[in-house]
Amino acid sequence: MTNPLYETLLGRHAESQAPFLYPEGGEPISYAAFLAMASRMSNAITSLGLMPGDRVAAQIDKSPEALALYAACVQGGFVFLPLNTAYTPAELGYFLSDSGAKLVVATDATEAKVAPLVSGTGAVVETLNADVTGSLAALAARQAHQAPVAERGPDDLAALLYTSGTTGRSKGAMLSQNNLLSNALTLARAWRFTQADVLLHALPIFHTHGLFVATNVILAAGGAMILFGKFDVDALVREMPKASTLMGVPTFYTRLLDHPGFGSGLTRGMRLFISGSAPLLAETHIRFEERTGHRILERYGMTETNMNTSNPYEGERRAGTVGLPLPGVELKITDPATGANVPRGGVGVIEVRGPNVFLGYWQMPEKTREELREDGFFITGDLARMDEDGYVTIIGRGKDLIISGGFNVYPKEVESLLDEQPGVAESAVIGVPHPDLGEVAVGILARAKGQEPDLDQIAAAMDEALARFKRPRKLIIVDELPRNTMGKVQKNILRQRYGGVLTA
Ligand code: MLC
Ligand code: AMP
Repeated sequence: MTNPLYETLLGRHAESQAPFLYPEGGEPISYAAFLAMASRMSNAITSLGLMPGDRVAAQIDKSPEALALYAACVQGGFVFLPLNTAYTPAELGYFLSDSGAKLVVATDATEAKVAPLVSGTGAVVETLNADVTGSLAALAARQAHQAPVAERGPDDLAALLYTSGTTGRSKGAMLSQNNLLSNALTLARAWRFTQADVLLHALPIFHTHGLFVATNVILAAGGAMILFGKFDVDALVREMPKASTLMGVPTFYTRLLDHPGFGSGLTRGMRLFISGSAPLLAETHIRFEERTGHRILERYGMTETNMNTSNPYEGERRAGTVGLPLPGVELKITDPATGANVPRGGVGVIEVRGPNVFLGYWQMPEKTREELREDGFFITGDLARMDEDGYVTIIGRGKDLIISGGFNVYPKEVESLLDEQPGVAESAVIGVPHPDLGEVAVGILARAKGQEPDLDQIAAAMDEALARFKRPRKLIIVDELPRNTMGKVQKNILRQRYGGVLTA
């Protein structure tokens, strides 16, 4: 095959009149129509001078055209680089320069702020709005609806997704054609997806979950998706009778349970509810089953590895666990200090190897070597144990990471900004429990001697620099931060002390 990802997930549907997308409030879009959109978009990108292997960065709202841009990149061999729409220009600049993106797709509303970030680099900025307007939409409309399929091998780069790091700069995870394709085929099979499936798609499409797990699995099965612009629990409840499956972060499930109209009447036609990206409380799993009779299927993955484990479709879906390693994925639990295997039932760090595991970090060979062993095992930084019968339970994170509503917040990034603020000697950012989002960030600021930090001014500085989901929901001023004898800030003490500040 010249381009296995394109041919297996997309090209084979080119003549199909079966529905692929039901956009919220719009007309259904068939596979054939979607693939024609993708071809026009691919021709448009080529007409801008891009070659296979060039990066296409996109910070755009969710829409059928936004998905077609992803498909166009697969077809034309361009490397797709989706960016969270919440990122501020201050955050964006780094991704655009580090990746060397040749084309940056923004919206008409954001173009004026995005264009200066790449001025002088030779990158082209085009726009694509959710209502099919914008310069790229106009250019695509003038193109032929068939396009060449670029020759790409299984190990060629298909996508670059940035993940923040516990220290230093964000890292671009390089995902190959085969990383994406192998995982899509494995998941479609494991979760029994078929042409008859209609997925409720309410996730963002700039992360692994909404882009690869949801979209690629539906493409692999030839099913359809009801495409919501964003998560809205009322819309989800309204459309549920037309659907068969849902993929969501745990917040989707707690919000559904809080909805007065949600119950077994609504879920009668559904065959599967899948959760991931953040821990699903066993209590949510149990309440969901009591209300609907459905046992949520929890799975575990990450940007660098796609999906690693899943509870079984048939067999026991065990609440509080992320299930068993997926077919083709080797998983071991090791001692973080020595890398030696931990005996069954013991706690250690999860390491995974398989066709799902990424190629490494973009232009960061040292970071790659630190996390991706020479024998192919990737050190995830998640702490877990594996039971005698193979079920994996995640019990914490070795990495200093907060997961808020399924979005990752790296304390270090927020702390660096807080530390620079007038009146602040130093800061610590911790995750505290939150009933809706699982956990959220809270900042503890140690005041500089004889000074008082101005919280309004600090909030304004955060607004300028950080995506909203990263901003601490509360800032607390203290005289000093607790430290151990080695001088390290004791976040566990802060978590105990301030863990109830948002729920009390
Ligand atoms: C929104 N806000 C958040 C937030 N989402 N704050 C913290 N954490 C979040 N996740 C902020 C908004 O900016 C707003 O701030 C305020 O909270 C209220 O917003 P909202 O309207 O209630 O939020 P909503 O749009 O409903 O978003 C909540 C959500 C969304 C849970 C639907 O965050 C979401 O779609 N999450 C999914 C993330 C995801 O796809 N993760 C997958 C990563 S891939 P203000 O200040 O304006 O009031 C991965 C690998 C794997 O992890 O295994 O899948
Ligand atoms: P990301 O880097 O955004 O892809 O986030 C990946 C991280 O999300 C993993 O390393 C885990 O810490 C976490 N994660 C994903 N799925 C689950 C899950 N089902 N339970 C607990 N944590 C999860």
